[in-house]
Amino acid sequence: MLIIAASAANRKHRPMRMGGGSSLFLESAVLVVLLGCCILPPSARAAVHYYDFVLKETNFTRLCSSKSMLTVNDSLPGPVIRVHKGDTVYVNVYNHGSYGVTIHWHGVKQPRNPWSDGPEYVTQCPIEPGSNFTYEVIFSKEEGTLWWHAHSDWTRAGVNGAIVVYPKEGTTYPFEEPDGEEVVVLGSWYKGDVNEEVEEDLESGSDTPRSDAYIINGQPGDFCECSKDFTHRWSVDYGKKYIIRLVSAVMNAEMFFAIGGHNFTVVGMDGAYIKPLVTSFVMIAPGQTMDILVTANQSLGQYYMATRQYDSVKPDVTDYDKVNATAILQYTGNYTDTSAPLFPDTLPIYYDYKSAINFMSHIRSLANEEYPVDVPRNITTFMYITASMGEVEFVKNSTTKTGLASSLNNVSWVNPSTDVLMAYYRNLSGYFTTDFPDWPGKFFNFTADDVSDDYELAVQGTRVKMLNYNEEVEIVFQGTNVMDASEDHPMHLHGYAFYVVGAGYGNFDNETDPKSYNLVDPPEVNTVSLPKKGWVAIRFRASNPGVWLWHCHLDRHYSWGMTTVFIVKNGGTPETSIKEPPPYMPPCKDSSLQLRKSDAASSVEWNKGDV
Ligand SMILES: [Cu+2]
Repeated sequence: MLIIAASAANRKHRPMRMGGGSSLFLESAVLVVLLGCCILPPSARAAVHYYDFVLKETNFTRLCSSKSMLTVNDSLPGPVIRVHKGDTVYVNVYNHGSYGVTIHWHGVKQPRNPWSDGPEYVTQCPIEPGSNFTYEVIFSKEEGTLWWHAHSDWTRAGVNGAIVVYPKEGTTYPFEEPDGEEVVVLGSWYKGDVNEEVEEDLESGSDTPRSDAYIINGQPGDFCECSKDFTHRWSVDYGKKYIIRLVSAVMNAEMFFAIGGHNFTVVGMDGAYIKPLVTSFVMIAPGQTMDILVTANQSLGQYYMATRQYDSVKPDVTDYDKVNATAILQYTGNYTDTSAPLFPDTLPIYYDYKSAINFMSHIRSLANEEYPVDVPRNITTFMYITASMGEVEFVKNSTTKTGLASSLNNVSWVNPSTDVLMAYYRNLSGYFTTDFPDWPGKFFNFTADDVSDDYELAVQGTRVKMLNYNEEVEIVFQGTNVMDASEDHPMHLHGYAFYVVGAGYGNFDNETDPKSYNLVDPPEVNTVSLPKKGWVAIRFRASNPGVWLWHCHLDRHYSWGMTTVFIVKNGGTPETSIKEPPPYMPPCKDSSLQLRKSDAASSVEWNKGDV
């Protein structure tokens, strides 16, 4: 193999101006040219890139209050990773912080390579302070926008950034090439030390903190105290077309997003293109990403890009974060405009359920010759999984207590002390069990207004679901109103993208509802919003062997156990089997932040119990 340094080759699509702090990271890129490249088509080339991520505490002042927080390379959001479809990236993570961290490459399928997927105690143990770990991030079919974030406790509030996947060299977009690009990362800001607060809340079984503001590219914007001078600004030239790479790194809420005076066209979601959708706003869940085309065709001036929470919990719940975070889109040129930036009057209000559902229901795959769909039609594994709030019992200081929890099929996930992947790969027993149920233990009217208290108690366990290689899987997620706590759950699967073939209100009906499935052009995503008091049906082919996490991407639900793991077995050949582990994986020590570890219980005892 011949390796020729060609860092300039990757900069072809570099934007004229970028959002997000991307100037502080170290990047080098080499183009790997296979021997005999000159006779191969351009699509046969793939580049290898190297990034250094230095995790360290950085000082921030937001909302008139200062704190230090772990970041990557001192920037919030962190560095943007830019690749072409099919490239590979090695990210060397140095932990100069004071606690262990892992990083997940959200939406990157990582074929056969769960070793670099990142979720703590699922595919690896934390990278401890003073040590480093190199992730091998393997891109395959993804194209568009993805992102990366910490996947240990709530550190991802400060450790996140965008990934932009350009078309393969020599190919182009399924739309007119934009003149420029803007990365927009939505996030959550907490004035305090969020990990410390969450740890206390999990220990005591109480509710977790609300954010103090939402942020756009690290800033809350003009409507927040002590913030106006630092609002993120994006300059555009009149007449040009731009692509916005929108990422929701928000911790615990779905968000509406709109731009004053400008409609736009959504052309991609979760690293796959969709049928162009012209809209005046989007609803984006934590974990989701979108590619949005916008033309600078309005009067020269300033326009707010604004985001606010879509609160699916209840219209009468008052303690959510009501901040309207803003950035400013400003036209270049010589003009005098002293008026305030235009706020988008199309931004839906907090509890606008109809607008949220309406937007989601219009997403369709491109589904053409160049971008075909491959929806499984011979389902060999069917699962019906309830997603619930509830409680668990735990023993603390020899006293049995109950605390808030969430669950899938009434099982509330507990992290093992050695990661599931290593335990599976090395055939170690006692760390997990393979009895995650295909059905809820009890059937009742899941979406009733007054669900009985009898259904509140979940069991804790480290229960995984085993899948044979290439199995065709359908899962219907069912929202419940247990504890009168129904809300949207952005369900995220690692290692895969899946097709969203159906969704609806109320309880899923396995006779009538499948008749309305879209098997022609369903969206292919890695995160789907399970609607409040409703259901969503997804399909995928289990063609990526490994250990893959499924979880709600609201961090409080993840911490409370709305999580399970799929282990996809090897397919019998080297090409269908998990890769060899890298020469070094971070060693496992006991985590300090685990969900209510009963002081008397061993990890083996947790794994028992009835559903
Ligand atoms: Cu959830």
